[in-house]
Amino acid sequence: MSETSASRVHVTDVVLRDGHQSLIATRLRTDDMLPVCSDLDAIGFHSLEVWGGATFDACVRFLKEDPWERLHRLKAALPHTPLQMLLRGQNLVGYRHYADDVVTRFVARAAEGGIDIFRIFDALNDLRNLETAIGAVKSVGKHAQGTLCYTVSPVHDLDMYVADAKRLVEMGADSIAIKDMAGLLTPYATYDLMGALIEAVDVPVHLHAHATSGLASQCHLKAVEAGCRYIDTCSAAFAGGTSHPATETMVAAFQGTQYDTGLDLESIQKVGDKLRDVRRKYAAFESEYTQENISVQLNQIPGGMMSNLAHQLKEQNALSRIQDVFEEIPRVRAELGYPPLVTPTSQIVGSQAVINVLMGSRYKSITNEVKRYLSGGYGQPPAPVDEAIRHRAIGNQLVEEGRPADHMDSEMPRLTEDIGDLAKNEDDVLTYAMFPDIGRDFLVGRRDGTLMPELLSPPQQSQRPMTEGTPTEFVIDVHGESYEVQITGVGSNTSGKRQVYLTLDGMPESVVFEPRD
Ligand code: 3PY
Ligand code: ZN
Repeated sequence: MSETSASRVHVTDVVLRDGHQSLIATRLRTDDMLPVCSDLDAIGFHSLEVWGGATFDACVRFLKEDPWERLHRLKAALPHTPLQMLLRGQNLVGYRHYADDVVTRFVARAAEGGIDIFRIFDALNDLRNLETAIGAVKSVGKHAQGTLCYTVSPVHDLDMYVADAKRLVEMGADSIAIKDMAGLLTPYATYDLMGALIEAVDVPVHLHAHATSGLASQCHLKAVEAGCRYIDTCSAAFAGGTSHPATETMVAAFQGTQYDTGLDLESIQKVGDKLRDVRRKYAAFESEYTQENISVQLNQIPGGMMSNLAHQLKEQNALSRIQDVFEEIPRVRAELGYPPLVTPTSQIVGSQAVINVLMGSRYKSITNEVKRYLSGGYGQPPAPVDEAIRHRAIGNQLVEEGRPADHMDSEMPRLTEDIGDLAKNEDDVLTYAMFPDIGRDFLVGRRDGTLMPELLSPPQQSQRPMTEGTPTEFVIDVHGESYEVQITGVGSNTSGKRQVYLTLDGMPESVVFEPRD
């Protein structure tokens, strides 16, 4: 590793959180993370983002893994690298505002479990929604990263980001991050933004930019030229498209320059090679909407949101209306005061746009979330909302101007009592707090030994041959009937066995076999 210098670029790899959240619907299992941990830990990353965001929900809902146990296992496997999580401000890792005591206890338990750096954001950039979380992180002596969601609108300009960043520092943020979840940044906008922020605040400024439009690696480069020394990247196995620029690419880009990351490219590549093999197992969770697509620069719809919408419309037999929905989203967003599109505002805007299109009449029906949003239930939108729509949604009901959590009583005592013996510790209470229904189901299933992890369905298609030179399509004859077989993928080698995915006359199947060599 080269000597540390003032211009050295520090790298956070996000593969164990944002990488798989962006590309395989957050399905990567802890057992598939652990085998690469010692390699990852030896690289010397500034930090590894491993927890938070949607991973908590995915663990409980789909994987039937205890998210707290995942954190403990990762901490044990990654003893030398600071661990980082994404925290949705007062929404923690859920979709609603929780009372302050839940926020404080969640942060304390996450810190005790091993999180060193808390990246904290609010979907509306309403900084009041970050106050309690930042305070909680500071009080347990950990690093609070105040984070601003990047978006483009008539009201979002450089001055707004600079003023917000300064305020976050006043609130106690140890660093600032710009979070471009949709891939809206362009290289020159990045240069101006990062330059302005670095000049305005005395704490490190980080860039988190998704590669959706294919511009993120150029944005990183311009950010670094503007003075940024902290970038987020993702192991190449889960990089590109709606994820991030590859760690390998960015490390190579700066090698031998004043910005050299000091990280060893071969070691990083080794991790990528292992994880590429792992990714094949998850082919069923790949989506065409995770590919690089410049359309986000035109309609500002993040990739993750596109795939959710496609799924939602497919279920309603209305996939053919997707273009209409894409056109409706910017209208709804403007009427709601230009919220950045990120969890949970992406769902709030997206669902209302779908309803407006499918009902053939705008705001004929209004979701409860939009009503809550318009009554101030998520905080202050960046710009004034459309008053006629607000009136249609909530009539003359008073609009709350304060911080949403100011109106909430403590929740921990009631939650602890409600969940009773099902909770073995405070972490379990917090799991229940995040998701009362699926959280309780999870705890019941764990007690009864009936947890059923979602199956890793066979992939629909994968271009990977089993091994080089092995035919991937052939016909077999069984009891006089012939079947067309196509091998579509091979899973990772676990306990000496391999899972082979194939189609038999177009029907997905999988078999496990033990390789002889
Ligand atoms: C999350 O909130 O899970 C995100 O990754 C937002 O970008
Ligand atoms: Zn992200």
